[in-house]
Amino acid sequence: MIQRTSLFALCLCYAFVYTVSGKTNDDSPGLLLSPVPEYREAPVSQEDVSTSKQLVLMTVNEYPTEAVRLSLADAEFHTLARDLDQALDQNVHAMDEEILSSIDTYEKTIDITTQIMTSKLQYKFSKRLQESIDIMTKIFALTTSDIKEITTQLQNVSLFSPGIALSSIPSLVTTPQISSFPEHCGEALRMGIPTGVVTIKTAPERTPQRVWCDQDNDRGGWTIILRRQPQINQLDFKRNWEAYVEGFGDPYGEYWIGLEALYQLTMRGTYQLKIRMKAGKDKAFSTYDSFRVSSPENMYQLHVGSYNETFSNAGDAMTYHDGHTFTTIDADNDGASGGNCANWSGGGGWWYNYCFMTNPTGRYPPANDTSGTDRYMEWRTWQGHHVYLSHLVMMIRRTLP
Ligand SMILES: [Ca+2]
Repeated sequence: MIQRTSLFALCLCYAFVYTVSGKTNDDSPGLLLSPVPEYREAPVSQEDVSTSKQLVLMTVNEYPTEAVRLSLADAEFHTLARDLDQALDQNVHAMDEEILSSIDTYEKTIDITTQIMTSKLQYKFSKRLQESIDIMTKIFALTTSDIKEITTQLQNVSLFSPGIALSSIPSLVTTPQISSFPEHCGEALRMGIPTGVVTIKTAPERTPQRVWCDQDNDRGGWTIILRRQPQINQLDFKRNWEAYVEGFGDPYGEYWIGLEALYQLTMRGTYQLKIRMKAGKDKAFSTYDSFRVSSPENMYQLHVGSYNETFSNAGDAMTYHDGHTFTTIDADNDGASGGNCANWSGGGGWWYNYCFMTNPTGRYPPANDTSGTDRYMEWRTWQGHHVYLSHLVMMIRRTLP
């Protein structure tokens, strides 16, 4: 705006000078309506506009013709100024449009670039995250599946080799073909492994399995084959043939070692059987000096005998079951022709006759049912019929060879 004003002032002054000086001596007709007046030098100062205006007024008063010429020039300058103004406005507007368009383009470009970078970073991040999750999952799986096994092996290793260097333990732990798995708890006892959960290998081709070893009772060496006891979550013993063959439960609580393990163990040596039981505060036990389980082809037939009266005070409830094959809810091999003793006796698998004198896999505890039934965990030669036991442990020990 300042530039425009200065330009206008300059033009005005120039016009005045032009009008007053150059053109006044020109004889051309043009707009001159009267004789050209005598030339007089105008006291123009380009810096002092007010002086110029006064001079113009003065001149106009003295020279009416010049006033017309000045008016025309003034109008011409106004037009010129307006045109310039319009042109400038148009240019400025065009430049504004161009700048705004450029800014818009840059913004879009930045947006697109940011989106691309974000998606690339997200992809990389999610990939890394997935990798981390995979690793954590593997570690967690290792931890949950192997921690007990590792703990047991460390316990075993540290016990039979008390002076073993700590650095050599991992190599032993990570070697699954460890040759030192005891076959049974008697062997574990000779290795120096105390009472607790021990991993044994009942046969060279068998998968190692965990059992509870009782190394304190009667000189120790007892492998627990069945445990019943009160616990937060009672183990369900109503299971099929396959489950009874493989075994189930946790050796820290209620569990069944499995018929195949019993067959493998007892075919390799002579075993004795001991049953310890409780009915409330009362305790009792029975001992048999001969215990063996036949092959799966013979439905794991029971061979129990030599009831040891000297080492028993609960009576002989097992001889009634001697010679009987194993029965489960889905495999009726019992001595009852009219039905399945497993179904009648609470659902557990057992060497049922018709049906039992003891029912170690029977229901426990009896849920709101005190009526006389044949479904509960009983040892009838001690507590009589329909009196359920609170605890029962069956364990075997190798005597020969
Ligand atoms: Ca039957």
